[in-house]
Amino acid sequence: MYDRKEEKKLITLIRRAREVLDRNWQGNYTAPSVKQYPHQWSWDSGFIAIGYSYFDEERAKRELVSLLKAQWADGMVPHIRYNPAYSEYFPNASFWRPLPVYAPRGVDTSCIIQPPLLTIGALYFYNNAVDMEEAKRFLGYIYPRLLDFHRFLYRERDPHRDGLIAMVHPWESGQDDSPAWRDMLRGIPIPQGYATTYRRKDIINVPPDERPEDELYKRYVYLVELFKEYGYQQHQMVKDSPFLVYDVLFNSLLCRANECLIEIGRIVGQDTLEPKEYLASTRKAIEKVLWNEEAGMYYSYNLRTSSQIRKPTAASFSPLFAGVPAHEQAERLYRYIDRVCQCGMEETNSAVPSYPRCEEDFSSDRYWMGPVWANMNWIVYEGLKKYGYTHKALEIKESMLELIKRYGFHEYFDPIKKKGCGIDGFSWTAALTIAAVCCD
Ligand code: 9WN
Repeated sequence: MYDRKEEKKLITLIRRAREVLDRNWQGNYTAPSVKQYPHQWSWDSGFIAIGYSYFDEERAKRELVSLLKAQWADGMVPHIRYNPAYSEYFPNASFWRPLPVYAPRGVDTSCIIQPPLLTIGALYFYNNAVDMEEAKRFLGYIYPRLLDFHRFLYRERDPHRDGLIAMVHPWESGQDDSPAWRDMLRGIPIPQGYATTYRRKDIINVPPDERPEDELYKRYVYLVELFKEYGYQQHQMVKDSPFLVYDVLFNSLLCRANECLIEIGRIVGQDTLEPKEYLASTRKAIEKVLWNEEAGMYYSYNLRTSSQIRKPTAASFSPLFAGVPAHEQAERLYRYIDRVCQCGMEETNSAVPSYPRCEEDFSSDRYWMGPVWANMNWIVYEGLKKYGYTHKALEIKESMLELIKRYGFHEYFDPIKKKGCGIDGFSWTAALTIAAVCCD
């Protein structure tokens, strides 16, 4: 329970969050930030739809419909749907061309994926809806499309047919320069004479120190050039991409998305055996391949070296969100979070950094190398709550909200220099503020 003054402050916070979303609203989708990321991003839209579900059903629906207009005939939902009104982002739409024939016509897209947050957003929309008849109709429209995307993932990205989905590019994880990918990325040999024919646009509005370094960025671009040569054939990308990873975050979010898909299928009266099988296989495989008993931690997995990547990023806690760990495992994760993962921006602040300060390669302000992100804190908060660590979950939620109140709706926050980083007015920070304030 909040007292009256606290309540007033929260109402102001929600009003400001809505203003951020209004500023980034493009008529049929919400840009993560008009200045820095003007197009539509897949997992951002999922988080944003979750925020809208609490106060604007229409926008939540339009957000998801707009993303699904970019769906390929093979079921893939691309990580970016481009808005032709903007040319200031690199890579732009033409960078990905030529696209295969099964890419949609008349809509520009990228050719890689992001975690299936849209399925989770769709269920939030329904659960928070007031007009239940319309909400059910919408689920009827969206269910086959979501199922197609999940089918795509298990058909094209599950090389060992064990339920773990492989990523071929760091952008697919949404945590572009995570400490978990850096060694693998740096090891990708760039052919001699490989000319950089692009100009980075991401370091115009944001200081370069807060963005991935050139040596990584070069490899992001190089990987896409390779995929272009492969004609974006999924089987060849999986077979030959020098970057091939089971991301613990992607697979955990997929588990949660499968749970949501089963629930959506049930609501619209469909047989849900298929998503049930997906869920069971991914859960089992996360346990078998990504859990490390000695460390008491989940790690992502490098398929090129057949080994776990022993980096305890915030992604390591995401299986809690999907209800994967047994209680003893959850207890070990909880203890680690409680002991090691204080971001410490303010003395008592318990927000979880993307990577703990005690790690050698921690960086306080470089992107996914240590700063505090609202979406990761929301995932950890929901995960801990699920396992009954209510006190800790609330502490994390309040700490995250405190940072946002203090520094603004930034993309991420620097725990050492005590400042908001990246771009200000970032949509998922605003949307998840609303979700955090409105949920129990
Ligand atoms: C590349 C839009 C996206 C997020 C990602 C974040 C960042 C893009 C970039 O921005 O990635 O896809 O240009 O750095 O890492 O999580 O979806 O907000």
